[in-house]
Amino acid sequence: TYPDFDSLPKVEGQPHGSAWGLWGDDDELGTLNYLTPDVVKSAVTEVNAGVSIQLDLPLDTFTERLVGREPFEHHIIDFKERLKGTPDEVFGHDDMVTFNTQSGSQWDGLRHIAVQHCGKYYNGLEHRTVDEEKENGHLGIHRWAERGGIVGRGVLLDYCSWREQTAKPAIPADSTYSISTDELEEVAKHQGVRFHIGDILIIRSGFTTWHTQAGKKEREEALQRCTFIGMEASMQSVRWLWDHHFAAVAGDTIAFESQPIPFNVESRVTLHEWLLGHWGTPIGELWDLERLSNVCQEKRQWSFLLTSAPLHVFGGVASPPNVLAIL
Ligand code: UVW
Repeated sequence: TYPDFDSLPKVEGQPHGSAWGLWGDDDELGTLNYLTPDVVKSAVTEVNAGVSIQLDLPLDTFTERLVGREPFEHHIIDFKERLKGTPDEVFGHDDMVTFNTQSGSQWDGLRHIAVQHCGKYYNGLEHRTVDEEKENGHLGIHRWAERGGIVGRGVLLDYCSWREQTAKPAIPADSTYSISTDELEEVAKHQGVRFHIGDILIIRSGFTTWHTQAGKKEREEALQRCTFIGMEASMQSVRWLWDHHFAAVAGDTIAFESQPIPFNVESRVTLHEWLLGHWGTPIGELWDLERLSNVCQEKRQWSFLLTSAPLHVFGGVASPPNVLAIL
């Protein structure tokens, strides 16, 4: 059993609810510790139809700069040209890709955002050490690769479909609308899902549908304003997330929580700080949940085996998730 929010032990210098030290002072996995072999074996029992769905969008989906990030680039290298006149000349290719790991579907890793009042990352890692002590790699995404990726029971809360099916007006994805825990509980009830310890929570807001349908100008203006739907950033959400003991959370929006994110606004809560900074919980963003939504609806099943093999980059900050949902 794991402590609920109120029972978490006091962490010196941090607000109540921080989980530093809960899995040991040197722990670098945070809530991925919930993904025990028993949790993984139980997740496998969710596979019924044998259907697998890739949840990464194509890496070149976002041609506009998201949060100023460099977009994806792909170069094909022609062997025939490159090796011309040499004994190795063959018909064939290599290719090279360059991209910011957060320019599309992604996991935010534990080096991404610190707890802002003290500038420390999960379990107390100092900001400067990430740049100054490159060889330590603390909290890098290679830790996820070393533990065998991220595998568990995914649960889709299809917020967007729930609104449609219960005749609630659609919410524009380019609004600052904050999805509350009361609404998420209603979605879970509507779908008939119950949560288990170590679940990977996935919220579909309809963001990618909006992005596909919106014109270039509309998209650019929304990105300029940085107003997007997402989970409500409040202490009620923080308690709800912790008390469900999710191993990781993900969604189809840019930031999982609603934007703009009030970093550095005193007394305002941000989910990035709680999830990444206080609990070591990976945050999945910009996942493609459209086909998953249809298949879940058709099968009347919103839980599935989820497998993710993030990039094996020593000290990496974030990664495309390379994620599959298998029902
Ligand atoms: C920031 O919060 C800066 O980025 P992201 O939404 O990708 O986590």
